[in-house]
Amino acid sequence: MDDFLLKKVDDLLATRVHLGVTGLRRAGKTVFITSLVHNLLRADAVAARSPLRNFELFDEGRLVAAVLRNDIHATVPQFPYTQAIDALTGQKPEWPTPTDGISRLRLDINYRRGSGVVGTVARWLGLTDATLQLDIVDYPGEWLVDLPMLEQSFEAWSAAMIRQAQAGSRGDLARDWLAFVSDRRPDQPHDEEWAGRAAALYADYLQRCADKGLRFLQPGRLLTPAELRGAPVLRFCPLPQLATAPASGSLQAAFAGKFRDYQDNVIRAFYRQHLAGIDRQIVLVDVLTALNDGAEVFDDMSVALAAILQNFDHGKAGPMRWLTGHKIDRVLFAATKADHVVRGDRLHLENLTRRMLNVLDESNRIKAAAGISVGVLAAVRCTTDVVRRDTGREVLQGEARADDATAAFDPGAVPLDYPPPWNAFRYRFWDFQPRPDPGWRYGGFPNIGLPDALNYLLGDYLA
Ligand SMILES: Nc1nc2c(ncn2[C@@H]2O[C@H](COP(=O)(O)OP(=O)(O)OP(=O)(O)O)[C@@H](O)[C@H]2O)c(=O)[nH]1
Ligand SMILES: [Mg+2]
Repeated sequence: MDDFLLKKVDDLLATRVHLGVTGLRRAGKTVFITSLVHNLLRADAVAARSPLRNFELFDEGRLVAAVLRNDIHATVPQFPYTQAIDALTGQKPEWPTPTDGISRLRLDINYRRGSGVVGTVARWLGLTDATLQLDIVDYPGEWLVDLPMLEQSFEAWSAAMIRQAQAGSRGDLARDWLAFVSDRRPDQPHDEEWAGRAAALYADYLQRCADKGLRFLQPGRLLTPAELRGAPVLRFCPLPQLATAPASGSLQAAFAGKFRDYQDNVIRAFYRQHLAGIDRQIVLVDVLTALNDGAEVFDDMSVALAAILQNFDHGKAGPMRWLTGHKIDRVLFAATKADHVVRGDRLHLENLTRRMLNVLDESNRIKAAAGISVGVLAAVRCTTDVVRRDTGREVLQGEARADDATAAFDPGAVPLDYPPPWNAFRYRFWDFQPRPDPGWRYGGFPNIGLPDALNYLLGDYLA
């Protein structure tokens, strides 16, 4: 075959995989994407130690080269890969900034075909190399929490949000907003200025919840509005004491109208445009930070996750099918920041995550839906395991946040039960900072579990 024809056939044979990277705010999505891309771009078969060791394609010497494409999505911002790398590998390494809008990337993974039937036939035709086109979207975790709103009416949503705002420490944070909206009856005539004030007070309340580590915060666009900052569609909030049938022109009718607008033009549009058609899914869960923050935050994260997972409605028609897509057959649940605990505790972390998932997936929809795997992950590993001479205990070596010295840390233990026993101990896991290591820029990021994740999520495509 001539070269032109070969190229054509090769293009036709290229496989495109849309990898969904899902997670609540600060779960570790951006760091995971950065590490995945960087480690594939920097893959070096002759390096003595590679962060990709155990990634089968790499170990078998079939990874030719990965190429980051910037010519694919003309109207969507490119994933800020360079900024993230500059932050993580600069003089004073830092974590990338929280994501405040959508971005996409395409990574072409060029590889040599394996020895399976398709591979053998293709090689016989002279097509030894192939390309996997990996598509990934990054978005603010706040937006994910909006998903369950698609199945609610404004009235039902309001009632649930008011109940939530009165419980636990939220009661204090919600005081000003609740006082303001309780002051005017929802059957009074709509007033856009009042609506703007109510929404601003509600956004303040959500922000204060976020600062405490709470994550079940709707609507997410009030926290991270991106291009919708100041847009009229965001001038709504839950209202108390609603009637079953609002009079037209009333506050309630207007707020319900904005709520529907938000469902259609914000939530649904976002998912349709960026998350539909996902082939494989990784769900990142920050179990450790939630444990650190105590029972209220932990429960809140669990409730938020459960609400999102309820929509893993595989195979059936419904607004939520995007989460698994029509053809998704593998989902990996990964507890992130596994470098915050010692080696012996990583298995506990995995077991706790598995148990949590079992409890949250009440209807067994997820388990029935797809191949499910549970693991632990540190996309950028900032600690090393060392054994203390005096006690023989395993501790972590690294640079904890708000702590100048690099020291040995002995973090609390990961509980074995879900829900965790809160009275027995106080869980204490440090936040570790990226290390200033020149090797990171040129050789890739040390990690825990990234090769396993790649094997599970992409291995069969690359066979
Ligand atoms: N030690 C360690 N910390 C991590 C790792 N991944 C994420 N983190 C920490 O978690 C924080 C949040 O990570 P991001 O990747 O920004 O989280 P995200 O899911 O993109 O968050 P949003 O953009 O807010 O939705 C980081 O700033 C780090 O402090 C990891 O592999 N190891
Ligand atoms: Mg992010």
